[in-house]
Amino acid sequence: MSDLFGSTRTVVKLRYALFTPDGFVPSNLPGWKNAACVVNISPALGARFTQMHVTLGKEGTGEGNTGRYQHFFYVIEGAGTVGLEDKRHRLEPGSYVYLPPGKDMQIKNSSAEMRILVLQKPYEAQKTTPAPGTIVSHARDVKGQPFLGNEDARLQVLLPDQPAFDMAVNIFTYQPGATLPFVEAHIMEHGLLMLAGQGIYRLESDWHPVQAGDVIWMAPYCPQWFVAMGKTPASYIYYKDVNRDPM
Ligand code: UGY
Ligand code: MN
Repeated sequence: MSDLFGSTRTVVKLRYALFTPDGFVPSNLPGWKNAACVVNISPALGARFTQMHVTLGKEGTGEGNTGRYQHFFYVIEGAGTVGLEDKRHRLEPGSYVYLPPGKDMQIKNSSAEMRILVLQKPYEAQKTTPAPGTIVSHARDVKGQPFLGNEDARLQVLLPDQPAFDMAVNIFTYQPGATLPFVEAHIMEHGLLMLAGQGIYRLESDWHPVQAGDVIWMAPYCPQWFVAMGKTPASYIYYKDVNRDPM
């Protein structure tokens, strides 16, 4: 199949955006070495968080301090390690790391190429609840629960659903033909990466075919719905702001 020049599925609107890998343009960012950092979603787009797709080349590294932000890393492909204050942890596809504000970290690639999803958000502290601690885990250790009773649409909640956390990161896996049960329209914002399969995403009043590798930003209140299509399950990992007063 050949794509006609000058065409793309990428679309940027006021309340949502779909980014397809053919349009990704890397930046060199402070702290990252031998790394291509594609900033897919950021405040420049109107979002209140940042979502990046980082590809580390041979012996590529990323290091720094989270400062007033919290960081979330999810390994899409390849292998390496993350050095934290306690020790170095091995990373493989499906590994994820949550870091609260003020933490030092160093990620090192030990494979030919390592691809990581990176989410960054300012942490909204609460007087009564201490900030969360660091989490290093793997998606296979988080059981998928049927979404609103549907066995064919399963949700893995990667971070504890507790008031200390002001962000959620979930993996949604749909069997072919399974759907979001209704068109959602909510105050929470989403950053989404398609991990596998394909389907149709409804965003506002538009319908977009999507597949593994695509990225979507949904602003607060953007009407949204999904149906998985094709012969294999579709899954996506997504960010959501949670547990804070809107005022
Ligand atoms: O958590 C959510 O809001 C989720 N159901 N949204 C989505 O998958 N677009
Ligand atoms: Mn939603």
